[in-house]
Amino acid sequence: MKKLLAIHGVALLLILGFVSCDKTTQTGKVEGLDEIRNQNPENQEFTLQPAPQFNGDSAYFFIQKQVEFGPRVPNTSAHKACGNYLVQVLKDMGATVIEQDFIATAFSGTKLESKNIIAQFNPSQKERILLGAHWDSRPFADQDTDNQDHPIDGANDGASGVGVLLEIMRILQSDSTAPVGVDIILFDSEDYGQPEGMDYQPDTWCLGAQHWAKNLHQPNYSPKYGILLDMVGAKNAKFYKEGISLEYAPNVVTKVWKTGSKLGYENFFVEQSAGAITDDHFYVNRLARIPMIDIIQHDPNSTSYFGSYWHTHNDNMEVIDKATLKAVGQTVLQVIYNEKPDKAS
Ligand code: AHN
Ligand code: ZN
Repeated sequence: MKKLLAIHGVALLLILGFVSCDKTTQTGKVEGLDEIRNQNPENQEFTLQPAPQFNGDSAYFFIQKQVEFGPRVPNTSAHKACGNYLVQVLKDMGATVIEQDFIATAFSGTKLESKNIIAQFNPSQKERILLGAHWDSRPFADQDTDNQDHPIDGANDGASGVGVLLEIMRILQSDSTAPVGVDIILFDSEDYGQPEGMDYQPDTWCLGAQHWAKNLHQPNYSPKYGILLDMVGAKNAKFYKEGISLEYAPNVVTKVWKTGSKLGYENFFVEQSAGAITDDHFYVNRLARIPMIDIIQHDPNSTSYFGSYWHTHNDNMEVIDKATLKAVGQTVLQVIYNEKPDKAS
């Protein structure tokens, strides 16, 4: 693959050189050049298509509403009530909503009453983009020094991604110009993973994504690609190019990071790679074979790898910053509006 790109690069240079030397073709369109450019996203020049404004206040409000239910830990009444709220909000917006109820088995053997929530915008459109986040919150604060056995608010870890997606769905449903269909999936039981220090068991995180990837809500569901949002609301967050995303969907990573910096959010979308993070997108890539990236906060200076609030009681509304929500939401919205519409419709 590397070699192929290198050859394309040389071909492109040759053609560009040829164009600039040959006066007769200077203003003319060179046939095939766009095609070559488009094959390599590194060379791709693009213009930002008109897109609606993402409202950071609105996303913040949706986060606050979730947090007000209390910790969204499976098998609790707060979890159940918040799940019903999310379904209702999406229906009220006019989306088609599918509830996927299932029982997951936690690392401890506990059976978790779980619900993946799928909301479809413009379901008849063939060309589709998948957006995801997890809506449950962690049952313990195992990275905290105090009250480790109490559940956390999960304002950033969970609620922030859902808040951004609800705002995106609100905009899509109120604007008829979106070029593609969009599916939003709110995964459950992501954050019930086995705490460190126990005998390691694989696959104890992301139980909702694992269930969905093995039981798609539609047979042969195959969106063009997916974008997962996890911990996308903290003040001064930095998003690095995450390893699994780079392995399975490098072109999508390039597109999203370029769009972010073109919009002026280059302080958030860092042009550097980070290690692989096991998150819902891993199972979507590996089991459902849908290329999906993860926009997830990473802090190379933190011992936890994520923000210092991560899996502690500090993960509350105080860490949420509307400027971060706006940067992520506007970037994802722009990526959607830059998509090409379905040829058939
Ligand atoms: C692990 O800690 C193994 N993965 C990070 C996935 C995660 C947890 N995202 C939010 N909370
Ligand atoms: Zn977590």
